[in-house]
Amino acid sequence: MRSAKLYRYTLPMDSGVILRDNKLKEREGLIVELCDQGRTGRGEIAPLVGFSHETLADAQQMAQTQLERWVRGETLDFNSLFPSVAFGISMAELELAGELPEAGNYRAAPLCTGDPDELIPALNAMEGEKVAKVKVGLYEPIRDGMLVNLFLESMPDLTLRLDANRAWTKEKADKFAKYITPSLRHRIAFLEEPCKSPADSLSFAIDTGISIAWDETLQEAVTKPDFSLEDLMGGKTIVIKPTLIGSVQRCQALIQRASELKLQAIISSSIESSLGLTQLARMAKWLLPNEVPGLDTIGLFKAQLEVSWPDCQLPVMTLAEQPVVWSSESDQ
Ligand code: OSB
Ligand code: MG
Repeated sequence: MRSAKLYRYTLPMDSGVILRDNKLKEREGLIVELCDQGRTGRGEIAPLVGFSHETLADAQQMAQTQLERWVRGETLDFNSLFPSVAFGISMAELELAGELPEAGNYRAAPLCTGDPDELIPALNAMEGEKVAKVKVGLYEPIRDGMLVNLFLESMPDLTLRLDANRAWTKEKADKFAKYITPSLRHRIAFLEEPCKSPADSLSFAIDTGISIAWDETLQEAVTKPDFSLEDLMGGKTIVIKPTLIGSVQRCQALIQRASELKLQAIISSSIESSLGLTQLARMAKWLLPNEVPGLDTIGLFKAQLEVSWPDCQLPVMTLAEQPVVWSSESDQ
């Protein structure tokens, strides 16, 4: 007998979390729970406000329709679903089938949004390859350039990932690059989406020798029917945020194709709860064992959900405390 359930969670966020000009006071999402023959699999469906095109209400409605079909034993077509719904249900199916390996890669690249003094101790505590992620584009490009240069100069074994989230014009991006000593540029593993337009980002990479990564551009491209990863080959890296991209199988296919094209692929968070984030860490270890994933987002929360992220001291709210907003079972 198959049964399915949707929980709706609400988790408090740290007071300072701002996403694309919106203050994120709470994170809301759905947890799908699938049961079949005494086994359980879970997944998270959590559209991210300001990033996902679907709302939580849209996602819930679609999930219910799809789960009704799942309970009847039908096969779902994930390619026609919202990315968040495809990801959550496919992940639950995978876990149910016992196909998501238990071990995770919890060595996330520490995220620095504001105060550089906070990053240094986190980096010194890091074992192995030191890699951190710094958000740029929030202040003057000159300030960003000087800060990045200082980081690279002061820690010779440090590699940086930078993310501008399309904040710059080509001129501003060039101004940023001007402050990075050319001999240090190769220790910028990549800069995500420096410019408003992908074409300008490509010119920036050619002009400065700083590698770029696609995040928003990948999200936009992947839903188009004529999508081909070859079109993104001017970048060094693709950043895969499954909640914004789609099913585990779609992410897997992207990783496979990226490897053929010699593009680096990174799995990254869309600020999922500790439940979804832990599954992303397992997926990262399974599919990209040699890459440090971009999963350092648990610190944006004030509470975890059901599963604890390693070494995280935040209180854990249980799934049982969250309302069940829908459930269905069948006798097939
Ligand atoms: O700016 O890439 C972003 C998370 C949610 C929405 C947007 C972004 C992010 C992250 C995730 O930065 C963390 C990471 O990629 O390391
Ligand atoms: Mg990004």
